[in-house]
Amino acid sequence: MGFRKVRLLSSAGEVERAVINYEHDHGGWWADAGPFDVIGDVHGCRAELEELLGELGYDLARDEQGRAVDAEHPAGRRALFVGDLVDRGPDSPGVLRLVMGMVAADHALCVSGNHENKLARALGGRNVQITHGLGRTLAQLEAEDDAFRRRVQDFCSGLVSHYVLDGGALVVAHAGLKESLQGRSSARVRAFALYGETTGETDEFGLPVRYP
Ligand SMILES: [Mn+2]
Repeated sequence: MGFRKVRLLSSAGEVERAVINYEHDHGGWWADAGPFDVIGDVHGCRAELEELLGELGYDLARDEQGRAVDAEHPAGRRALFVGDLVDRGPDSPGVLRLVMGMVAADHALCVSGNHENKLARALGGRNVQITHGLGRTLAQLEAEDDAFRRRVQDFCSGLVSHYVLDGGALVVAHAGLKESLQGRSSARVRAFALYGETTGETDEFGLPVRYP
């Protein structure tokens, strides 16, 4: 695991005066017990997401163009999106507009999926492999304005890798997260949360082989 912080104490007096405080990175969510509606990979299916939220009892709010920009549950339930909001489906910008609105209004939480990670890097001008799914999302985002694309980039790059909630009883990550990594933040924790555990081998396409 390595050491993230090192303090050198140079005298017996310093050692005697030293106080150890354990830090846990729970992001302030540790005690939040919901209730939550956990929603998996939406992948650009905006109409189905609207239908699902409706069936769960959320009231959709729309802008003057009729686009869903928020959804609030009258009993205070919150949606908890597990990532992969985008790619493959017909309306990734519509899904983002709705989920970004819900997160901004504290009606939802969202962790990053591997697809948000890649989209944020593509929008930031980084050289990423444009697969069919990502290419479709980028084409859909071409119809949006710069401000919206910037908002999407900020949102996707700012998503946390996982949440530890309900006093540790509920952990939410896109691909999974073993117990020893929960509540921590590092590049390794983030990679595990987004991509899962890899065997260290690569397949015939040069991609890492993952455990189920
Ligand atoms: Mn994924």
